[in-house]
Amino acid sequence: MFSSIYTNTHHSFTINEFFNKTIHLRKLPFFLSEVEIASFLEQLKQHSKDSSNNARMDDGYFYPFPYSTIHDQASFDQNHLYFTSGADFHKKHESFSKDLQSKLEETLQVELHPLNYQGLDFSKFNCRILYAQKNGIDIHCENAFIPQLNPAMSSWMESILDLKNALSFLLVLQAPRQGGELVLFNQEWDDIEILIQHEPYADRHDISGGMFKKHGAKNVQHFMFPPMEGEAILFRAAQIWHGINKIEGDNNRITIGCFIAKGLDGKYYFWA
Ligand SMILES: O=C(O)CCC(=O)C(=O)O
Repeated sequence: MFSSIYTNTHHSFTINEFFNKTIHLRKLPFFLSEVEIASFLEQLKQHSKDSSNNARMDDGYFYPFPYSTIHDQASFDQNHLYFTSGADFHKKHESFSKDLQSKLEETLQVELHPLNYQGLDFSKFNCRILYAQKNGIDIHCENAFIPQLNPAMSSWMESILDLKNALSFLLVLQAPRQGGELVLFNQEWDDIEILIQHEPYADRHDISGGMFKKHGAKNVQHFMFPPMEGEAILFRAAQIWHGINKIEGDNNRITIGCFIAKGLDGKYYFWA
């Protein structure tokens, strides 16, 4: 797998190469201009970091809430903060979100369709604000969250799209001075299913891969992608185990991203 991670960034590709598993990751340098990014960051910084529209995690926060917060004990209806915070984000950042979607569609050469469940709009994007000097994001793959999701939501999603092979798109808006790398492991969900909620915090942040070794994996390797401002990355996040490394220095790491999956109807869907 790792040999094909080193793919030529300038070589053209199609989204179906990800779904066919012939490519695993693509870097898209200079995805948005410095001016576009600076203006969005300025708007973003006007929201208070402890607003009820932010989902706080151990080492940072997400705005708006990610879909994974509709977990098995949560209600899958309009009262969930996922839908209310998503509507707030959409209202405040409609034009940026539209530009980002267009750029993504132009890059992938496909139309991207948002998800709507019985009149409820799923978020198209969310921002991940990870604090300087903190531990980034736990090692996970998106499939490891499926058993924790509200079953009505995950079964509805699986009835319309191939959730288990979704991709992640992320755009770096602000890079830390050091650290904060995207770390990909040579381990896929189909090879090793770990229920991460039962794993200790330290193991979920151990980039030497102790969590995998403990579960019997051999030859665990990882590969690091340092965050570069303005650069976007697409990768097979549902399957490939990954995390965000500790953030050094005094700059928070800020990204915006979404997931993309192929619909059973042949269309492409995105949400966050
Ligand atoms: O850098 C980011 O925005 C988060 C990457 C990640 O963990 C994911 O896409 O699942």
